Amino acid sequence: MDASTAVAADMPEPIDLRIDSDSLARHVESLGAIGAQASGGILRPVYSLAWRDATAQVAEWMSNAGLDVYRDAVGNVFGRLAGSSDVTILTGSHIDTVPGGGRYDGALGILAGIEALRVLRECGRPKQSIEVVALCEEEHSRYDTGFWGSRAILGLIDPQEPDNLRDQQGVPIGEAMSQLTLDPAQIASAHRRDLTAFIELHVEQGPTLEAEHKQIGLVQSIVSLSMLRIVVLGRADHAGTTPMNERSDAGYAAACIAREVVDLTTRLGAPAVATVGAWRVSPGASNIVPSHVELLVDVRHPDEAAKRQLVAAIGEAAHGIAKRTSVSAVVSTRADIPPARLDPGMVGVIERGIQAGGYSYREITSGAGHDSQLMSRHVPTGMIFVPSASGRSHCSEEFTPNDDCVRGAEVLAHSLYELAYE
Ligand code: HGY
Ligand code: MN
Ligand code: MN
Repeated sequence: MDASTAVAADMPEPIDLRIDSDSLARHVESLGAIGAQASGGILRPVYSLAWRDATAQVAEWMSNAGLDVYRDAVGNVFGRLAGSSDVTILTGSHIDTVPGGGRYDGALGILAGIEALRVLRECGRPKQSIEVVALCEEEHSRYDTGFWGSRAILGLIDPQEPDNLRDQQGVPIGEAMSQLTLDPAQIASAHRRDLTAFIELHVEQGPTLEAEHKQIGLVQSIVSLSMLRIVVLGRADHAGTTPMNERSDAGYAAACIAREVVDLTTRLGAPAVATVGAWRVSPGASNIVPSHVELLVDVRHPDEAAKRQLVAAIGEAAHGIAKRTSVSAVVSTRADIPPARLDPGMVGVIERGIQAGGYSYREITSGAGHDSQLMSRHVPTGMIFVPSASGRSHCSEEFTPNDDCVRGAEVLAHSLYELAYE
């Protein structure tokens, strides 16, 4: 018997985990319609009515796929394929979106997980249970929550957060939960102690896989990320009568700060990135010199020390500009998320899942933040990327061809099979 037959003899029969391509395509479209905005893109912030309808819809699809469906205290929705032991492998992603978000960010990880569990169910009862989860919140779109859904699962929500975390209208997150019949007093019950692994399928949200014609991204690490709030305080004055040299124009100072955020980052060079994503100006009329501007700043770098250095430089620049323009500036941190190195064992499982399909792939660092970043500090975690058309995301143009989505779901199914059945 020659070597290749010998090898073939002890290689396990490749299992056929064919994903239902039509079902996946239909669900991406239907879920993308929930919260769709006339102006383009999706608006599905946590505990909004669109969020409520989207979680109900994925619960129905999980049930139709033959999974046991349940919801935890913060509104994470789970579809369970019960195994013979009492530990669980979790896959999934977030169901909330950024304002004007795309149909794939978060959603694809949930929908591919449903399809993967649908085919795995045909393989009989797994040794370890497998669950797909629609995580209730990841995007910080409504509250400065920092992975609310996965923090509930990991038992990392502080008791005072339901009252203290407030949205732009001042609604506490605990109240927003109660409005949807979720009980903030039960949050601690969402803490899971039975998880042995987490795998998240996600669109790359960047240009690399498409540019290099690679079908799958094997994620090794996720960037370090800081979200800052810079409040610039000037003085409201009449825009027509106040001499230019007597103004404390918070709008002008904020514009100088925003420019310096980008110039500092550009001077530091790739892979550093930063932007001022949101400006809130008040009083907000053209004939009043602005007295108050709030800037929301996003700063990222794969290296923690380099990110910290850039954040410090931005703070210094803000204070220098404030002094020069006779305003004051208060810099605070909304979220400070360290970089994550994903579990080498999980990377190996996913790599074998990719090879089972014979797909082209490359190792990649995620420039986007993910629940996996937090999960990886508590359970062995891996991520699978599929390409984003033109690298676009966090916009209505976000798109991934269904064939790519199916390949990603198949790699997920193979990875889960190795973890749960072998
Ligand atoms: O901002 C991010 O990278 C993620 O989409 N929350
Ligand atoms: Mn996102
Ligand atoms: Mn995402």
